[in-house]
Amino acid sequence: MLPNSVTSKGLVFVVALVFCLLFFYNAIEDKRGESAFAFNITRNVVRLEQIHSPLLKSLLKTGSSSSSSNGGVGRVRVSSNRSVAVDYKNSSSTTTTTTALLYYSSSSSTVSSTSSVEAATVEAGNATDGVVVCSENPPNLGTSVKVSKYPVPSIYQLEHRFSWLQPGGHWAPDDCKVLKRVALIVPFRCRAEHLLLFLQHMHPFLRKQQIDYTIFIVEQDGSGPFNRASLMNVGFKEALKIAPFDCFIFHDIDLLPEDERNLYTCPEYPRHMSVAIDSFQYKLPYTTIFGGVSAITREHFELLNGFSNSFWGWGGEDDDMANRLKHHNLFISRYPIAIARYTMLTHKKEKPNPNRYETLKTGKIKYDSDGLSNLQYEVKKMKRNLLYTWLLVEIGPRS
Ligand SMILES: [Mn+2]
Repeated sequence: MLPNSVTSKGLVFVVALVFCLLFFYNAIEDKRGESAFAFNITRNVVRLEQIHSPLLKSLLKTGSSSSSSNGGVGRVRVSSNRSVAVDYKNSSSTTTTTTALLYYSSSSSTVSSTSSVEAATVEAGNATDGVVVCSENPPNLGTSVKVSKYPVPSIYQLEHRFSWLQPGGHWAPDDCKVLKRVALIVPFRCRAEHLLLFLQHMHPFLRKQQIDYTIFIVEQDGSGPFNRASLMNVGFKEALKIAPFDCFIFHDIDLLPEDERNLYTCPEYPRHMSVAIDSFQYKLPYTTIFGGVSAITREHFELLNGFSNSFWGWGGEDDDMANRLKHHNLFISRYPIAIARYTMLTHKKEKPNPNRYETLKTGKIKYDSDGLSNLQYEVKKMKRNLLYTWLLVEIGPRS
């Protein structure tokens, strides 16, 4: 019996040693600071990717404390690619809110790192009477979706292909209920080919993610300077006349997502989605960038007073929004570079607005007076096509 016991003791020692080595290896690796990480909080799962160990520690701490207080946390799973998922389950039917402290960083591996601590709210228990609630982490999401730029389909072909859509460019899963409604707001003018490629790409993409969504194409009438920001404000206001949307995704028409894990939902804090664009070598140009594609909840967009209406012509309005976010102490959240990837459709460069830096400077004193609150426009036409809701809009007098 003795040799056996010695063998098992030896085995335990070896296993313990391996764990220790792994632990130290990870600790050292974390010190080196692989920077980018992101998290995705859903109703019952906290998912983190490429994390630092302090984050895991705080998460584990939260997990153990709340499992003793209300039985909220089921298990923490750590997978080989260093992503962590925490399953929240609650036996009671009432929704329990658990607060977890998460480290948050908007940095990427190409940009210097800044970290801060964010209090994230995680709701547990999502059973509503007799209705199955859709998972916000839908199964079988592709990591590399083909982006087709050619041939350009016709509207007729797309309507035939996407006959599962409901009028207005709307779809929602029919086998489960999505709790948050998403409106995609797309500023538009003179980009017919891009529109077709965008619709061809986005409808199957969003359906795969099980999003309850509606696509709004907000077209500026006339030939005056383009006002992207005002069109997005109009989209916000007009969409809310149609349905009580919870989440708004402001989307350039020439950006097509390449990874289905890039969920079109609104997290706790506004999310900048187009982190890595092919034409920018898949690198984040600067940390406060908020242009391209971004997701904001209805509540936050109202708090921010929307976008500024003062930017006519290309550029500046997205940086003004970044200033607004900072002014209201809202972080910019981001998925990692490996997920938030986009292909940009080619077009000739817009003429930049020469006054944009000046407008950006003066913008700081008028967050409350310039935005949703002073938006002037007229809806010239509105049509609920199968593929999208179309709004033709004249933006009010230039201020
Ligand atoms: Mn563009």
